[in-house]
Amino acid sequence: QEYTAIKAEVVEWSPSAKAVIESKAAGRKVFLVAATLRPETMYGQTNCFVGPSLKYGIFAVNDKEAYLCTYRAARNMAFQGITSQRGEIIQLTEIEGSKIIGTKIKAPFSINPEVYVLPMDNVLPTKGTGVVTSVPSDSPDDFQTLMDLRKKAEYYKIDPSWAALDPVPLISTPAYGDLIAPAVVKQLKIQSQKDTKQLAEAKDIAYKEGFYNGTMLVGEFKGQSVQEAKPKVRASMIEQGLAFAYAEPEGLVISRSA
Ligand code: ZZB
Repeated sequence: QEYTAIKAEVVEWSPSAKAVIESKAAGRKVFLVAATLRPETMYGQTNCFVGPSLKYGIFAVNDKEAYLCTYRAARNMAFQGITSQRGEIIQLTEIEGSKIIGTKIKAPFSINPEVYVLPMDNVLPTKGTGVVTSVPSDSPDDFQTLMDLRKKAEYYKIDPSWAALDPVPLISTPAYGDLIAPAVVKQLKIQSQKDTKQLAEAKDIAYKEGFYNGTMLVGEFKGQSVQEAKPKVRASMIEQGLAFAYAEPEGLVISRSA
């Protein structure tokens, strides 16, 4: 699985993250790294998700930069030549997801240039980097989680202002209009992020609809089809140093038993 890894620079740590990280980064810029299959949707990032009970690390990339992601992702990156010493993992510190919530980050290419880190129950530790950038206009999981957080801000221990940015119309399709994810969530009568089965179906519909029938409403490739724009947005982000290619070595176990 070839992902685009998005580099979201930390603007201001949450107080609990600050306490853990202060001094550990040794002057390096720290980036939350989110793996996405939809680089063309980065214009519509409204927040970022971490799993509150997951463990993250901050890993040195070189003398100037460090990445926040799961240990598993850092190891993959080390073997993909992303860090300065191939195969070497330099962990500066460890931090629990719950402590990162409320951190303010830069969201590259987004119409909303700064967004907050919020909790999501369904973040898988075994996929991508464990950091998920949120595009509620086009991702049903992101939209439903954002709605849950707004409804129960106190329960999720967030400041309501962190979840205040609305979905941004990015992609238009004939069947679902300008906001695919809210439309599909409504169609399938999804009520909460706990409706994981319906959300998986919604994701499938939204992927296909966006990819095959979508037209870009914003950005450098406005007016082009999603199929055309996707590789161009990705190349542009990588060229500007805001993203890099990240591959998931899936199927290692499968190929062993095959
Ligand atoms: C932004 C985005 C915008 C995404 C969209 C999707 C959509 P897949 O197909 O199952 O591999 N993701 C990445 N890592 C994780 C994780 N550890 N746990 C849970 N979700 C994760 O899913 C890949 C997508 O799942 C990624 O692409 C990321 O969200 C999320 F408009 O990034 B995406 C219809 C989907 N639309």
